[in-house]
Amino acid sequence: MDFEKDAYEIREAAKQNNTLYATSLPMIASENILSPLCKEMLISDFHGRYAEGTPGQRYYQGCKYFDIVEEKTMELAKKLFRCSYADVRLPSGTTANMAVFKALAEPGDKVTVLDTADGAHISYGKWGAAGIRGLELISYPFNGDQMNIDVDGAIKTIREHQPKLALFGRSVFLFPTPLKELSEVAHEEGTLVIYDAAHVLGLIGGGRFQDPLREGADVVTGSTHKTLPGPQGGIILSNLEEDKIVKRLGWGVFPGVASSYHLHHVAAKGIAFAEHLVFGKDYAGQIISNAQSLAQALWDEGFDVLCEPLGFTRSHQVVFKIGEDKGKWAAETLEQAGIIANMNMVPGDQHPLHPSGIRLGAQELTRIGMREAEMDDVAGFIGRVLLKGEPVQTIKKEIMQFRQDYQNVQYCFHSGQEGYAYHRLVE
Ligand code: DSN
Repeated sequence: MDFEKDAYEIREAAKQNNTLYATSLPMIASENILSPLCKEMLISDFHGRYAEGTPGQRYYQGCKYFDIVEEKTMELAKKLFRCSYADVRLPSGTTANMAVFKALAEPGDKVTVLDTADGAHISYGKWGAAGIRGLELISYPFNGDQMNIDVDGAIKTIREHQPKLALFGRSVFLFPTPLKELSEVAHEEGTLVIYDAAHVLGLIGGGRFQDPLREGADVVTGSTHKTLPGPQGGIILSNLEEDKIVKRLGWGVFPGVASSYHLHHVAAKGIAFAEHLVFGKDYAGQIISNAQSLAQALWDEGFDVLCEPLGFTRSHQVVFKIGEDKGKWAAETLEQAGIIANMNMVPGDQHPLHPSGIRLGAQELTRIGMREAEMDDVAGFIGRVLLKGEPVQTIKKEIMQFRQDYQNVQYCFHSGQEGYAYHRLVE
């Protein structure tokens, strides 16, 4: 084997990927792009270092600057989400959920969750983190017309099973969860309420969605790279005063699901939180407005967008049905035209590999400066590809042209000494 050639081949693929994403319309609802200062953290020396434990209580020497970073990052997270406890060590949202399951439940305990077919994340399915912890999963009923938990049904479920944890959270997350009512019932039954904010963390931080810690959630988990435009990673937040639970949460993280963690990602999270404290309100507001405009424009094009009577969406996401078992075809066809999205199950679908829907996210297009008017253009491209059957190569060329005006990352700091970071997506 020619290892040098292999190394360059990998580098070349990464460069081509940079170009692909800088010339397409990236619309996967769980993704985002980093600010220059966040990027700078990812290639700092922190990337290769170890730091087990917590600031001041380390198992390794050499952590004095990282201690400053982690302390500051926790402080910024507490400020952003108005809470007394923030653990920023988690490498992902899934490990945040694992840590909570380890800390607050025992194998065999009951946990109420949404079904994955109704939009729940895989980490609270039996094949994911909840299954690994040996939890007994009980599903809430779902109202497909409203794309939300069936409140009366969920109350019955919680009353009947008195679960250890009632978990609320979704990967298809169009509307806020009726958390207040459900938390009250859960607390009456002695159940802890966990809210997985992975998708909507940035909307919550920007004050534009529901506020789970003020609506009854005992613990919030999340990921830091979706609507919160930081590095890939996870977070756990809480306002619980009880020392015992807070200590257990910490132990769930270390030595539970992480030994060392990704120091460079912690530093980048800190910068993302600092940026979101300044820009989050505007960014989150624009994301939601863009998603609503996109949904309306797709509806006007003739797409069967979910929840029209409810205004389609109150988050960054838009979902439309394209026809039975046609989700995969639609996602692949969009990709050929330069629109990157994913197929998704919608109510009534039976199999994740044969869905009839497409899920879109407006957060990344918003981050590069698109507004409501551009959502009309984007819906037009999607309509021409999927409804009018125009040649994908023609649309791809037009999208490359269209993207030229949207190359700068917005809602972040651009002044100061950026060093080796760069602003533009293509150099
Ligand atoms: N499964 C991812 C998504 O919603 O796209 C989140 O981890």
